[in-house]
Amino acid sequence: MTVGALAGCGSSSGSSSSGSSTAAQADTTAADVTTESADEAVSALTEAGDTAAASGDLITVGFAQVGHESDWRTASTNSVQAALSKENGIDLQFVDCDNDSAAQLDAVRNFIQQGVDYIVIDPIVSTGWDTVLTEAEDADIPVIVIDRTIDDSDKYTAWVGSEFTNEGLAAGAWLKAYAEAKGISDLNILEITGTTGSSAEIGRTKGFHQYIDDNGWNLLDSQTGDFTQDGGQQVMESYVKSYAGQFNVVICQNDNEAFGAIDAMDAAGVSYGVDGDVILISFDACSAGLTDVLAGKINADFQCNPLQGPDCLNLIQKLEAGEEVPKQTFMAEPWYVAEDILPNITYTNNAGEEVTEDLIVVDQSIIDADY
Ligand code: GYE
Repeated sequence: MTVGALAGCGSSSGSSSSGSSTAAQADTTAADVTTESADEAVSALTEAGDTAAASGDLITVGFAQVGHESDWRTASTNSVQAALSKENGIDLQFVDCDNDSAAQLDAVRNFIQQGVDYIVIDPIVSTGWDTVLTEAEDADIPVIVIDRTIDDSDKYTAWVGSEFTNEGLAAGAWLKAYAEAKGISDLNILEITGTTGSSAEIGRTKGFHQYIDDNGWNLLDSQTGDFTQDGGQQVMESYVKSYAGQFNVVICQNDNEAFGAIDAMDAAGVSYGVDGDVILISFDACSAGLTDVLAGKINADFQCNPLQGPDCLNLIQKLEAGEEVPKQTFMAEPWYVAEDILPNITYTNNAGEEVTEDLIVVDQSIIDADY
Protein backbone atom coordinates (compact mmCIF):
# COMPACT_ATOMS: atom_id res chain seq x y z
CA MET A 1 0.00 0.00 0.00
CA THR A 2 1.34 3.44 -0.86
CA VAL A 3 1.13 6.57 1.23
CA GLY A 4 -1.43 7.87 -1.27
CA ALA A 5 -3.64 4.86 -0.67
CA LEU A 6 -3.20 5.34 3.04
CA ALA A 7 -4.35 8.93 2.90
CA GLY A 8 -7.35 7.61 1.00
CA CYS A 9 -8.01 4.99 3.62
CA GLY A 10 -7.99 7.60 6.34
CA SER A 11 -10.32 9.94 4.54
CA SER A 12 -12.75 7.27 3.37
CA SER A 13 -13.38 6.30 6.96
CA GLY A 14 -13.79 9.88 7.99
CA SER A 15 -10.85 9.41 10.31
CA SER A 16 -7.71 11.49 10.36
CA SER A 17 -5.34 10.06 7.79
CA SER A 18 -2.96 8.72 10.39
CA GLY A 19 -1.33 6.44 7.82
CA SER A 20 0.26 9.41 6.10
CA SER A 21 0.85 11.27 9.34
CA THR A 22 2.73 8.25 10.66
CA ALA A 23 4.94 8.34 7.60
CA ALA A 24 5.48 12.08 8.04
CA GLN A 25 6.33 11.54 11.67
CA ALA A 26 8.89 8.89 10.76
CA ASP A 27 10.48 11.29 8.25
CA THR A 28 10.84 13.89 10.96
CA THR A 29 12.30 11.32 13.29
CA ALA A 30 14.79 10.28 10.63
CA ALA A 31 15.74 13.89 9.90
CA ASP A 32 16.21 14.60 13.57
CA VAL A 33 18.48 11.67 14.21
CA THR A 34 21.96 12.77 15.19
CA THR A 35 24.57 10.17 14.49
CA GLU A 36 28.33 9.97 14.67
CA SER A 37 29.07 8.11 11.48
CA ALA A 38 27.64 7.85 7.97
CA ASP A 39 26.92 4.16 8.53
CA GLU A 40 24.94 4.89 11.64
CA ALA A 41 23.06 7.64 9.85
CA VAL A 42 22.14 5.28 7.01
CA SER A 43 21.03 2.58 9.35
CA ALA A 44 18.98 5.05 11.41
CA LEU A 45 17.27 6.29 8.26
CA THR A 46 16.59 2.74 7.10
CA GLU A 47 15.12 1.82 10.47
CA ALA A 48 12.91 4.88 10.46
CA GLY A 49 11.83 4.09 6.92
CA ASP A 50 11.08 0.48 7.85
CA THR A 51 9.04 1.61 10.81
CA ALA A 52 7.07 4.00 8.64
CA ALA A 53 6.48 1.32 6.05
CA ALA A 54 5.56 -1.26 8.64
CA SER A 55 3.06 0.88 10.51
CA GLY A 56 2.08 2.95 7.48
CA ASP A 57 0.85 -0.11 5.61
CA LEU A 58 -1.53 -1.00 8.39
CA ILE A 59 -4.71 0.50 9.73
CA THR A 60 -4.15 1.39 13.37
CA VAL A 61 -6.82 0.33 15.84
CA GLY A 62 -6.91 0.79 19.60
CA PHE A 63 -9.07 -1.66 21.54
CA ALA A 64 -10.07 -0.82 25.13
CA GLN A 65 -11.21 -4.19 26.46
CA VAL A 66 -13.19 -4.61 29.73
CA GLY A 67 -10.68 -6.92 31.43
CA HIS A 68 -10.10 -10.63 31.84
CA GLU A 69 -12.82 -11.52 34.35
CA SER A 70 -14.40 -14.53 32.64
CA ASP A 71 -14.14 -17.28 30.03
CA TRP A 72 -16.42 -15.15 27.89
CA ARG A 73 -13.97 -12.26 28.06
CA THR A 74 -11.05 -14.48 27.05
CA ALA A 75 -13.02 -15.68 24.03
CA SER A 76 -13.87 -12.08 23.13
CA THR A 77 -10.25 -10.94 23.35
CA ASN A 78 -9.06 -13.90 21.28
CA SER A 79 -11.71 -13.25 18.65
CA VAL A 80 -10.81 -9.57 18.26
CA GLN A 81 -7.06 -10.21 18.27
CA ALA A 82 -7.40 -12.95 15.65
CA ALA A 83 -9.54 -10.80 13.34
CA LEU A 84 -7.80 -7.44 13.76
CA SER A 85 -4.43 -8.91 12.85
CA LYS A 86 -1.46 -7.77 10.78
CA GLU A 87 -2.45 -10.40 8.18
CA ASN A 88 -5.75 -8.57 7.86
CA GLY A 89 -4.01 -5.23 7.51
CA ILE A 90 -4.46 -4.03 11.06
CA ASP A 91 -2.04 -2.90 13.71
CA LEU A 92 -3.96 -3.53 16.93
CA GLN A 93 -3.15 -1.94 20.24
CA PHE A 94 -4.84 -3.89 22.99
CA VAL A 95 -5.50 -2.49 26.45
CA ASP A 96 -6.92 -4.69 29.23
CA CYS A 97 -8.75 -2.19 31.47
CA ASP A 98 -9.11 -4.67 34.35
CA ASN A 99 -12.73 -3.67 35.02
CA ASP A 100 -11.68 -0.12 35.93
CA SER A 101 -13.89 2.47 34.22
CA ALA A 102 -11.46 5.35 34.81
CA ALA A 103 -8.62 3.32 33.27
CA GLN A 104 -10.85 2.61 30.28
CA LEU A 105 -11.53 6.32 29.71
CA ASP A 106 -7.77 6.96 29.97
CA ALA A 107 -7.06 4.22 27.42
CA VAL A 108 -9.51 5.76 24.96
CA ARG A 109 -8.04 9.24 25.47
CA ASN A 110 -4.60 7.81 24.90
CA PHE A 111 -5.75 6.30 21.58
CA ILE A 112 -7.17 9.68 20.58
CA GLN A 113 -3.90 11.39 21.42
CA GLN A 114 -1.99 8.89 19.31
CA GLY A 115 -4.33 9.52 16.40
CA VAL A 116 -5.21 5.89 15.72
CA ASP A 117 -7.47 5.23 12.73
CA TYR A 118 -10.21 3.50 14.74
CA ILE A 119 -11.10 2.93 18.36
CA VAL A 120 -12.89 -0.20 19.54
CA ILE A 121 -14.50 -0.07 22.98
CA ASP A 122 -16.21 -2.75 25.03
CA PRO A 123 -17.65 -0.38 27.64
CA ILE A 124 -17.34 -1.62 31.23
CA VAL A 125 -20.34 0.49 32.25
CA SER A 126 -23.03 1.93 30.00
CA THR A 127 -22.86 5.58 31.08
CA GLY A 128 -20.25 8.34 31.38
CA TRP A 129 -19.21 8.22 27.73
CA ASP A 130 -20.43 11.37 26.03
CA THR A 131 -17.43 13.60 26.75
CA VAL A 132 -14.77 11.17 25.55
CA LEU A 133 -16.83 10.18 22.52
CA THR A 134 -17.13 13.86 21.65
CA GLU A 135 -13.34 14.08 21.86
CA ALA A 136 -13.02 11.12 19.47
CA GLU A 137 -15.55 12.69 17.12
CA ASP A 138 -13.64 16.01 17.19
CA ALA A 139 -10.49 14.08 16.28
CA ASP A 140 -12.39 12.36 13.42
CA ILE A 141 -11.72 8.90 14.80
CA PRO A 142 -14.58 6.46 14.24
CA VAL A 143 -15.51 4.46 17.35
CA ILE A 144 -16.82 0.93 17.13
CA VAL A 145 -18.52 -0.37 20.26
CA ILE A 146 -18.66 -4.11 20.80
CA ASP A 147 -20.57 -6.30 23.24
CA ARG A 148 -21.86 -4.01 26.02
CA THR A 149 -23.73 -0.88 25.01
CA ILE A 150 -23.18 2.81 25.62
CA ASP A 151 -26.50 4.24 26.72
CA ASP A 152 -25.82 7.92 27.30
CA SER A 153 -24.32 8.94 23.97
CA ASP A 154 -24.84 8.11 20.31
CA LYS A 155 -21.50 9.54 19.21
CA TYR A 156 -20.13 6.23 18.00
CA THR A 157 -20.16 4.81 14.51
CA ALA A 158 -21.46 1.30 15.08
CA TRP A 159 -22.19 -1.26 17.77
CA VAL A 160 -22.18 -5.05 17.54
CA GLY A 161 -23.30 -7.23 20.42
CA SER A 162 -26.16 -8.97 22.16
CA GLU A 163 -29.70 -8.07 23.20
CA PHE A 164 -29.15 -8.60 26.93
CA THR A 165 -32.75 -7.90 27.89
CA ASN A 166 -33.88 -10.72 25.60
CA GLU A 167 -31.42 -13.05 27.35
CA GLY A 168 -33.08 -12.21 30.68
CA LEU A 169 -36.58 -12.52 29.21
CA ALA A 170 -35.70 -15.90 27.70
CA ALA A 171 -34.39 -17.10 31.07
CA GLY A 172 -37.68 -16.02 32.67
CA ALA A 173 -39.79 -17.65 29.96
CA TRP A 174 -37.80 -20.86 30.29
CA LEU A 175 -38.09 -20.94 34.10
CA LYS A 176 -41.84 -20.41 33.91
CA ALA A 177 -42.32 -23.21 31.38
CA TYR A 178 -39.87 -25.55 33.14
CA ALA A 179 -41.45 -25.08 36.58
CA GLU A 180 -44.88 -25.76 35.07
CA ALA A 181 -43.59 -28.89 33.30
CA LYS A 182 -42.07 -30.12 36.59
CA GLY A 183 -45.08 -29.18 38.71
CA ILE A 184 -43.12 -26.70 40.83
CA SER A 185 -45.46 -23.96 42.01
CA ASP A 186 -43.34 -21.88 44.38
CA LEU A 187 -40.19 -20.28 43.06
CA ASN A 188 -37.82 -18.84 45.66
CA ILE A 189 -35.00 -17.20 43.84
CA LEU A 190 -31.46 -16.11 44.65
CA GLU A 191 -29.83 -13.95 42.02
CA ILE A 192 -26.13 -13.26 41.45
CA THR A 193 -25.81 -10.33 39.08
CA GLY A 194 -22.90 -9.20 36.91
CA THR A 195 -20.88 -5.99 37.09
CA THR A 196 -23.22 -3.29 38.37
CA GLY A 197 -23.98 -0.68 35.73
CA SER A 198 -22.78 -2.81 32.81
CA SER A 199 -25.39 -3.12 30.10
CA ALA A 200 -25.11 -6.93 30.33
CA GLU A 201 -26.14 -6.76 33.99
CA ILE A 202 -28.82 -4.12 33.39
CA GLY A 203 -30.45 -6.00 30.50
CA ARG A 204 -30.37 -9.50 32.02
CA THR A 205 -31.78 -8.15 35.28
CA LYS A 206 -34.50 -6.16 33.53
CA GLY A 207 -35.64 -9.10 31.39
CA PHE A 208 -35.66 -11.68 34.19
CA HIS A 209 -37.28 -9.34 36.72
CA GLN A 210 -40.15 -8.79 34.35
CA TYR A 211 -40.98 -12.49 34.80
CA ILE A 212 -40.47 -12.26 38.59
CA ASP A 213 -42.90 -9.34 38.75
CA ASP A 214 -45.49 -10.72 36.31
CA ASN A 215 -45.60 -14.13 37.98
CA GLY A 216 -45.27 -13.12 41.62
CA TRP A 217 -42.11 -15.20 42.12
CA ASN A 218 -40.22 -14.66 45.35
CA LEU A 219 -36.86 -12.95 44.87
CA LEU A 220 -35.09 -13.63 48.15
CA ASP A 221 -31.95 -11.66 47.38
CA SER A 222 -29.88 -10.18 44.58
CA GLN A 223 -26.18 -9.33 44.91
CA THR A 224 -23.38 -8.77 42.45
CA GLY A 225 -20.69 -11.35 41.79
CA ASP A 226 -18.97 -8.98 39.36
CA PHE A 227 -18.98 -11.62 36.60
CA THR A 228 -16.17 -13.55 38.32
CA GLN A 229 -15.93 -17.06 39.75
CA ASP A 230 -14.65 -15.73 43.09
CA GLY A 231 -17.47 -13.21 43.22
CA GLY A 232 -20.07 -15.91 42.51
CA GLN A 233 -18.59 -18.17 45.16
CA GLN A 234 -18.48 -15.47 47.84
CA VAL A 235 -22.08 -14.38 47.25
CA MET A 236 -23.29 -18.00 47.24
CA GLU A 237 -21.35 -18.79 50.42
CA SER A 238 -23.25 -16.04 52.18
CA TYR A 239 -26.57 -17.05 50.55
CA VAL A 240 -26.32 -20.69 51.72
CA LYS A 241 -25.95 -19.43 55.29
CA SER A 242 -28.64 -16.73 55.18
CA TYR A 243 -31.21 -18.66 53.15
CA ALA A 244 -30.49 -22.28 54.10
CA GLY A 245 -33.40 -24.48 52.98
CA GLN A 246 -35.38 -21.51 51.62
CA PHE A 247 -34.40 -21.35 47.94
CA ASN A 248 -35.03 -23.51 44.90
CA VAL A 249 -33.66 -21.31 42.08
CA VAL A 250 -30.20 -19.74 41.68
CA ILE A 251 -29.67 -17.51 38.66
CA CYS A 252 -26.11 -16.40 37.89
CA GLN A 253 -25.54 -13.76 35.22
CA ASN A 254 -22.55 -15.59 33.78
CA ASP A 255 -20.96 -19.03 33.74
CA ASN A 256 -18.00 -18.10 35.91
CA GLU A 257 -20.31 -16.94 38.69
CA ALA A 258 -22.17 -20.23 38.29
CA PHE A 259 -18.91 -22.18 38.73
CA GLY A 260 -18.33 -20.28 41.99
CA ALA A 261 -21.93 -20.87 43.10
CA ILE A 262 -21.53 -24.58 42.34
CA ASP A 263 -18.42 -24.77 44.55
CA ALA A 264 -20.25 -22.98 47.38
CA MET A 265 -23.32 -25.23 47.08
CA ASP A 266 -21.11 -28.34 46.97
CA ALA A 267 -19.34 -27.21 50.14
CA ALA A 268 -22.67 -26.55 51.87
CA GLY A 269 -24.21 -29.86 50.76
CA VAL A 270 -26.92 -28.19 48.62
CA SER A 271 -28.03 -30.26 45.62
CA TYR A 272 -28.70 -28.49 42.33
CA GLY A 273 -29.19 -29.10 38.62
CA VAL A 274 -31.24 -31.79 36.91
CA ASP A 275 -31.33 -34.16 39.91
CA GLY A 276 -31.09 -31.55 42.64
CA ASP A 277 -33.29 -29.36 44.81
CA VAL A 278 -32.15 -26.11 43.19
CA ILE A 279 -32.65 -25.06 39.57
CA LEU A 280 -29.43 -23.42 38.36
CA ILE A 281 -29.58 -20.92 35.48
CA SER A 282 -26.63 -19.26 33.78
CA PHE A 283 -25.69 -17.01 30.86
CA ASP A 284 -22.80 -17.04 28.35
CA ALA A 285 -22.73 -20.72 27.35
CA CYS A 286 -18.96 -20.90 27.11
CA SER A 287 -17.61 -24.43 26.69
CA ALA A 288 -16.98 -24.96 30.42
CA GLY A 289 -20.54 -23.76 31.09
CA LEU A 290 -22.00 -26.14 28.52
CA THR A 291 -19.90 -28.95 30.01
CA ASP A 292 -21.78 -28.34 33.27
CA VAL A 293 -25.08 -28.32 31.36
CA LEU A 294 -24.22 -31.68 29.80
CA ALA A 295 -23.33 -32.99 33.27
CA GLY A 296 -26.76 -31.82 34.49
CA LYS A 297 -25.29 -29.31 36.96
CA ILE A 298 -26.60 -26.21 35.17
CA ASN A 299 -30.22 -26.58 34.01
CA ALA A 300 -30.23 -23.87 31.34
CA ASP A 301 -27.57 -21.61 29.86
CA PHE A 302 -28.49 -18.61 27.71
CA GLN A 303 -25.80 -17.92 25.17
CA CYS A 304 -24.14 -14.59 24.74
CA ASN A 305 -21.87 -14.78 21.74
CA PRO A 306 -18.40 -13.25 22.31
CA LEU A 307 -17.07 -13.81 18.79
CA GLN A 308 -17.33 -10.22 17.60
CA GLY A 309 -13.88 -10.01 16.01
CA PRO A 310 -15.01 -10.85 12.45
CA ASP A 311 -17.91 -8.37 12.65
CA CYS A 312 -15.53 -5.74 13.89
CA LEU A 313 -13.14 -6.37 10.99
CA ASN A 314 -16.02 -6.28 8.56
CA LEU A 315 -17.18 -2.91 9.91
CA ILE A 316 -13.67 -1.45 9.59
CA GLN A 317 -13.31 -2.78 6.04
CA LYS A 318 -16.65 -1.29 5.05
CA LEU A 319 -15.77 2.07 6.58
CA GLU A 320 -12.42 1.96 4.77
CA ALA A 321 -14.31 1.40 1.52
CA GLY A 322 -16.51 4.39 2.29
CA GLU A 323 -19.60 2.24 2.73
CA GLU A 324 -22.44 2.87 5.14
CA VAL A 325 -22.52 0.56 8.14
CA PRO A 326 -25.48 -0.33 10.34
CA LYS A 327 -25.55 1.48 13.67
CA GLN A 328 -26.46 -1.78 15.44
CA THR A 329 -25.67 -5.42 14.68
CA PHE A 330 -27.11 -8.15 16.91
CA MET A 331 -25.39 -11.49 17.39
CA ALA A 332 -27.43 -14.66 16.86
CA GLU A 333 -27.57 -16.69 20.06
CA PRO A 334 -29.19 -20.01 20.95
CA TRP A 335 -30.52 -21.13 24.34
CA TYR A 336 -29.12 -24.37 25.79
CA VAL A 337 -30.74 -26.79 28.24
CA ALA A 338 -29.83 -30.03 30.02
CA GLU A 339 -33.10 -31.93 29.58
CA ASP A 340 -35.22 -32.77 26.59
CA ILE A 341 -38.50 -31.60 28.12
CA LEU A 342 -39.45 -28.40 26.32
CA PRO A 343 -38.80 -27.96 22.59
CA ASN A 344 -39.01 -24.18 22.70
CA ILE A 345 -40.11 -21.08 24.58
CA THR A 346 -42.38 -18.25 23.51
CA TYR A 347 -42.05 -14.77 24.92
CA THR A 348 -42.45 -11.13 24.03
CA ASN A 349 -39.01 -9.76 23.31
CA ASN A 350 -37.61 -6.35 24.11
CA ALA A 351 -38.81 -5.05 20.73
CA GLY A 352 -42.38 -6.06 21.66
CA GLU A 353 -42.52 -9.00 19.21
CA GLU A 354 -43.79 -12.41 20.24
CA VAL A 355 -41.03 -14.90 19.41
CA THR A 356 -40.75 -18.66 19.67
CA GLU A 357 -37.19 -19.90 20.05
CA ASP A 358 -35.78 -23.41 20.18
CA LEU A 359 -34.18 -24.88 23.28
CA ILE A 360 -31.14 -26.91 22.35
CA VAL A 361 -30.22 -29.95 24.41
CA VAL A 362 -26.45 -29.91 24.84
CA ASP A 363 -24.32 -32.76 23.55
CA GLN A 364 -20.56 -33.18 23.29
CA SER A 365 -20.39 -32.00 19.67
CA ILE A 366 -21.90 -28.65 20.68
CA ILE A 367 -19.30 -28.27 23.41
CA ASP A 368 -16.48 -29.19 21.01
CA ALA A 369 -17.58 -26.47 18.59
CA ASP A 370 -17.99 -23.87 21.35
CA TYR A 371 -15.59 -21.19 22.58
O1 GYE B 1 -21.60 -12.25 30.10
C1 GYE B 1 -19.51 -11.98 31.15
C2 GYE B 1 -18.42 -11.03 30.86
O2 GYE B 1 -20.27 -8.26 28.63
C3 GYE B 1 -21.65 -9.96 27.83
O3 GYE B 1 -19.08 -9.86 30.46
C4 GYE B 1 -20.42 -9.62 28.53
C5 GYE B 1 -20.32 -10.22 29.92
C6 GYE B 1 -20.34 -11.72 29.95
O4 GYE B 1 -17.49 -10.93 31.78
O5 GYE B 1 -19.04 -13.28 31.27
